[in-house]
Amino acid sequence: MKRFIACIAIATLLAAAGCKQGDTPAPAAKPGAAYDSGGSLKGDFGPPQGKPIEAVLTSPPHVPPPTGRDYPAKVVVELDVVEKEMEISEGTTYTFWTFGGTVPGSFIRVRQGDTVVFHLRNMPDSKMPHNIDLHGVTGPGGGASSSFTAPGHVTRFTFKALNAGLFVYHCATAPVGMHIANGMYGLILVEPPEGMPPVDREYYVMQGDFYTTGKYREKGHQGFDMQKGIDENPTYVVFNGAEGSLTGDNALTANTGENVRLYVGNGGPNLVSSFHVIGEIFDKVWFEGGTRYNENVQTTLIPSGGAAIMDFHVEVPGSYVLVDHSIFRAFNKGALAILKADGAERPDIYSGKEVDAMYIGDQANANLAAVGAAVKAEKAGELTVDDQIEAGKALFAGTCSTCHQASGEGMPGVFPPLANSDYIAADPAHVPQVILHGLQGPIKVNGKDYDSIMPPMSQLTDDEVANIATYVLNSWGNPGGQVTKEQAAEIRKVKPANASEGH
Ligand code: HEC
Ligand SMILES: [Cu+2]
Repeated sequence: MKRFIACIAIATLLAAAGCKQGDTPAPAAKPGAAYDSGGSLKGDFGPPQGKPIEAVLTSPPHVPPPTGRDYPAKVVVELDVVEKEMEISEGTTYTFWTFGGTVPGSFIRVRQGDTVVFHLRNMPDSKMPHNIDLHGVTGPGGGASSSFTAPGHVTRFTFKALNAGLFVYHCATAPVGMHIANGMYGLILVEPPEGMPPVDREYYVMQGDFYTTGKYREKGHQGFDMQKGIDENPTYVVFNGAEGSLTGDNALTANTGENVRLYVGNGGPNLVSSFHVIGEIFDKVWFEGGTRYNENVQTTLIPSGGAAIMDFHVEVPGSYVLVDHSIFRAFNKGALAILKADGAERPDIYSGKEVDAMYIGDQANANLAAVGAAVKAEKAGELTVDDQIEAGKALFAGTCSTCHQASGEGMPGVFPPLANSDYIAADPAHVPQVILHGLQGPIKVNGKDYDSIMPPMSQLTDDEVANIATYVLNSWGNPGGQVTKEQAAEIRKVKPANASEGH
């Protein structure tokens, strides 16, 4: 009976004749092959024409120009694997393994039907062998087995890009998770034959999760933590390989009245991204990087090893914040980028004020440079109180100013002042103590009563606590002084009676 139903189903689908109960389909019939599956079946436009073309590769956030071709060509891609130390956060370095010297790797753009001749070169000073698996390749391994490349070697393989779409590529050398976690991924766009609809600006953004031995923003060089990787417990979740890679002076830019397109990938290795732009609505999303688009989308899911294309028209000037809306990742692990739109105000559409430091905090500012300078000074054994104050000021923005205000004045009846605080004057050690353990219950500051809760900020590293405390002690008429990172480490260990539990 089951077989009979299956037979009917297939018969309906294929409009094939002669399917009776008990029939064994003749081996020659191959009914499935008559079905037009589209995709790869329609993606072969014959042999490559014209002279071979050298692919234009771009570093993020740039995207190569459209191919502008209406015929299939032979496209030569030359990609270098480079292992190099770069900053993952201000003052924190990490040894990345890269395709093309950047994380994510170079953006590759071809046309459906193109024959791609892929050269993978592993630089002689690499310590590891690497390879590449492109999700846009039809064939087992996606190129991985043909591209295993030892340091100082080059491999070559060829594929025909049969399916249009936006595809992730990544290293697939064991341990695969580690190679991807070290930054070995990027995007290849296989344009449909007619090309993508033209827009004013195209950008390349790719999310990745990173696993360092130290805490988030722990300074100095950080190693890879395999156990954190296995536990899927990243220290950093960032766009384009580093915290701040797309903020401050590095922000993406646009003008009002323009159409902006984002090619967004997710290298993982573990997390799925809930990609969102605060203050915009995606007019179109080619979800999962495929052929169909959805319209009027707020947040789009990008799987690990997946991608999406999104278009939006910019009406209102100001800063738009790109985030993974799994929001702790944005504010506590680095998954935050800015698109800055210039143009005339549009009060008819939006009367609100510019998104400010209160919301996006220190991450929107380029001023974290002061934090890096303090780290260098400390390494050299030359850290001064002034270095600490500068670094502390940058960190105070966003972390503390949300409640106590940038002026340190606080808010009457709600947040006590840090400016001229007699609570601080009574015992300057209160400052690092309150930062690390929080504070709850009734207190009196400058003659006014407060009975509220400050959550502990124990996620801050010892030197962040030291720098913020030193800044507070030396600002707004407070008594001055210095807190060292060793002192912060000691204070972290001892919980006072009025500590808050973090609510
Ligand atoms: C979410 C809001 C919030 C944030 C963020 C915050 N605080 Fe507080 N802070 C409070 C509240 C509320 C109190 C009072 C608690 C009470 O009533 O017991 C307080 C009290 C204090 C005090 C003691 C009272 C005083 O005014 O001298 C200090 C010092 C302090 N905070 C420093 C900081 C520093 C430094 C940071 C940044 C690392 C920070 N706070 C971040 C809400 C906050
Ligand atoms: Cu690799």
